[in-house]
Amino acid sequence: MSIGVGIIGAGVMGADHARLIRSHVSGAHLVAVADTDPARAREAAADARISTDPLELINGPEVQAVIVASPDHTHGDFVLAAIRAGKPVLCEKPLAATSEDCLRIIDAERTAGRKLVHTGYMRRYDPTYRELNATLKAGTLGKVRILHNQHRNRVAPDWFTPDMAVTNSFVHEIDISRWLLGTEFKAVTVVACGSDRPDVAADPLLITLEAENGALVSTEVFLNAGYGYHVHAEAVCERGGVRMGQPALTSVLFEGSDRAAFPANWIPRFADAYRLQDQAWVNAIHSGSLDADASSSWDGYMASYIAEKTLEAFKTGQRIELQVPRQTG
Ligand code: ISE
Repeated sequence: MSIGVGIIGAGVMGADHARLIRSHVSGAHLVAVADTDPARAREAAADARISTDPLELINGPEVQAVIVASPDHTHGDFVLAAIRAGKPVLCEKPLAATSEDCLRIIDAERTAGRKLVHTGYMRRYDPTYRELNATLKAGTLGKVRILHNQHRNRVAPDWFTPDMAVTNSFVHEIDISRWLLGTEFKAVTVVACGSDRPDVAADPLLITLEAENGALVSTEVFLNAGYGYHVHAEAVCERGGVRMGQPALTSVLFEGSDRAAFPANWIPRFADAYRLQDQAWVNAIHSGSLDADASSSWDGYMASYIAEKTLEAFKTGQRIELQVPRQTG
């Protein structure tokens, strides 16, 4: 049986999920796309039905599973509606606008009695992060002492608000660092460079997370790095280290130089991750569970909670201690 997928949002991410479900993921097919702009919905949907009403799409009888890829602040309500309709939902990050809203989602899932939510922290499926993770888990290098993350975008979109450096970009490092280190964090500090104006993003940010297991995580978030999209990680351990290789598969030797190209943005850089994530999500729906590597509603909550504390650290200039609640189910 093939699962009928409905997608909410036909912007960059919605269109990419639509392309993946239409042509690159087995066991599912695209049945509907909803967007406030019908022309954009039509382009992403190809032959599938279009709608301008996300709730109508969620409740459509042919929609068996939902992907939420609408603007960040709308995620929570659509995820709740999908849970109430009893439908598995893959939600682009962040899971909801606030950590409080994420807790409402966790409660709704509990009431439904099934794990229905996969939060789209797709780096967990990226082959490079997976190899790094496997090397760390093999144990030869010993415990991680410090994880250095670098998150550079070529340019911030003009609709980015100052907080989005954290709530839309840094949340990836929160999720992937928790996944790689298998620990929670106890404190966060931020040093910023750039603007003092609240309406203009300070850029870059240097964020330090202190882990409960003693490790440190340093992250540079630089939204206007200018030269390309560049995500990198290096773990320094007790007996050695492991770091990502070049962003490109090949480099060109020409006229005295060795040049490797950077991708323009996350879509080409994480093309494999998005495809493997969507396939894992569909496979898990067929098996009636959540994929073992998926970022769950709890993980989505943790990313949003730590993001809020990171913003507090940034705005107050203080080291903020985290009160991480224990997962209860
Ligand atoms: C964007 O929304 C993403 O999810 C990308 O993966 C991230 O690198 C970028 O900074 C975000 O704005």
